[in-house]
Amino acid sequence: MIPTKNKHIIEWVDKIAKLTKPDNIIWIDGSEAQLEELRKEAMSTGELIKLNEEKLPNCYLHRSALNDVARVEDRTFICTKNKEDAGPTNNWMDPNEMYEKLHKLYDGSMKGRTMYVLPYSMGVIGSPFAKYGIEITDSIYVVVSMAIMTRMSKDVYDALGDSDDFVKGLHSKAQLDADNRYIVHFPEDNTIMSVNSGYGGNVLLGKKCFALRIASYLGRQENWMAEHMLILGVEFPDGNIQYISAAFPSACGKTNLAMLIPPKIYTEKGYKVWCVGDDIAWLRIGEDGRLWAINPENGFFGVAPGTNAKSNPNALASTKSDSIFTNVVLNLDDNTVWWEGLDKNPPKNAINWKGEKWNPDDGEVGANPNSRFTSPAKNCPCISKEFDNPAGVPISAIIFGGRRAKTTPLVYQSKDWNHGVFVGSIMCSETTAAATGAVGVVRRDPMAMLPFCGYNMADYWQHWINMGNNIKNPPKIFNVNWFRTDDEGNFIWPGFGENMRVLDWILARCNDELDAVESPIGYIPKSDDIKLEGSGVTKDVLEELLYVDKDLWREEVANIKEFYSQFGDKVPDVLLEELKELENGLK
Ligand code: OXD
Ligand code: MN
Repeated sequence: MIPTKNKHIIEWVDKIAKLTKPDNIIWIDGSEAQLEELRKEAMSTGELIKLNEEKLPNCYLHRSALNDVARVEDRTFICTKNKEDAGPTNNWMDPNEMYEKLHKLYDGSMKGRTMYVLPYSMGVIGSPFAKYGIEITDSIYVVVSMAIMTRMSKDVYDALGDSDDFVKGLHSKAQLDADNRYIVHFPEDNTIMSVNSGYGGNVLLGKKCFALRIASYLGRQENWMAEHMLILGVEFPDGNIQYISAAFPSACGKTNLAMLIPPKIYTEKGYKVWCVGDDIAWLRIGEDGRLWAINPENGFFGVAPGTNAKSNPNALASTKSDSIFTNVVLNLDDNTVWWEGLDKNPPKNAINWKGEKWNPDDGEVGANPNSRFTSPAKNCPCISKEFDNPAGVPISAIIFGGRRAKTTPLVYQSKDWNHGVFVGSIMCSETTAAATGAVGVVRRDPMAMLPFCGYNMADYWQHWINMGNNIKNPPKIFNVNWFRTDDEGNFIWPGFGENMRVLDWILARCNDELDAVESPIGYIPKSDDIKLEGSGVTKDVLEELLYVDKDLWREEVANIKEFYSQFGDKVPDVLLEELKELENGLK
């Protein structure tokens, strides 16, 4: 039975069914009974493997195709009528041309399969912050994963009523043909089309495709912001909680920071950190003139390798039930999972992510480096009490950051909002040995949104500036770098829970409790103001961490000019003035 009378949904589903020609259509209602039936079916085909019910209740393993294990940025498109609206950092094709191309790929792509229609909400259903999506897919893995990552429920139909205000997402695995894999956004039509992939980041359309690319486009029109940011709350000993959002490029530790456990000198006094979100924040101006954030997601899609009881015990605890693991090692002895960096005891009787018998002594990794856990946010021991608050949380500080060996100090504060936008626009990370290609190459990733901005990046900067003009009490903006090294390339800041010491300084600055040293790049902490007790970091090392090398920054200015030049005269004047001021300050 069709659970909605919304004619926009019914007509669209009908049109897609005629195109993709599935054997049958199942309307997903989000109920546990229906999900359980689908899991059973997926187990019978090997799409899901049930794990040890005692040790990992209601957990499953899934393997994606060997050639399909990560987001595909070179096959991700923003199709707006005008090329300039997508900007120089997005792939673009004329929408009509792209629709034609995709229609050929979807034609009959669901023959012999079932088509699932799933209603979901980003944000609490019924709240003014929420946005709705309908995803059509031929993958049970997508259905059961979306049930974790979003609020997937037939209640979305009630919330939508007759409205056409929902994001249409069409996904088909088709033949999993890498040469015809496309992840395409039509922001002007509220539409996403994904074909020939089965990997989470390409097919769980609520996440990067909707909550960042489409949502950033909508945010510009509706005066809000969709950002690649974690959200956390720091609880002070008196019970007061202040909230921070932070943007780092992929694989720079957002999930770890979002769930950090403070060092003893803080926990002893009663400090706690609460996680609101680990990847995406939607930010709006509240009636009180502050910026308020919600996490539109309902779960974590975290990188498994490196997650362990020391690096992130809260993330690990989140995976202990009701989770789906993708492309990790299967331990045949007890039907549990393993990945590099979980512990020092790789299973001897095991299957690797490729589905082959695996021996840890053979030298090959067992889990794909981008293997994932998909876990409900509610499982996280430090999930914020405000997680389900439709109003979200008020943000005191915004943090940008990246991976820099030398140039960027441990932390600095921007001079004001516009300077903060400049700091975000020049964000970057240096490539590491973990990826192919040269090491230490600077990749600019403004606001960590390079792969996720649904429109021209220069217009996006202007939107940030415009937002700042309308926020009466804007958050203060900071930049951090946990990855500074000595001359031998060793990290000199311990990171992880110790990052609390930097958050402490940041909030003290927000609360006007500390002075700072002015430098050409912004305000730097006085070295006495970062608490070091119990960190193992000496005062000398801290001074090195805070040092601003003007020669390196002069090189940085040249590199920023080159980066900005691709946007032509669209770069906001405000940012060009900030760049000039930085250059003058370095003379
Ligand atoms: C992610 C990413 O999966 O940023 O969150 O790549
Ligand atoms: Mn991310």
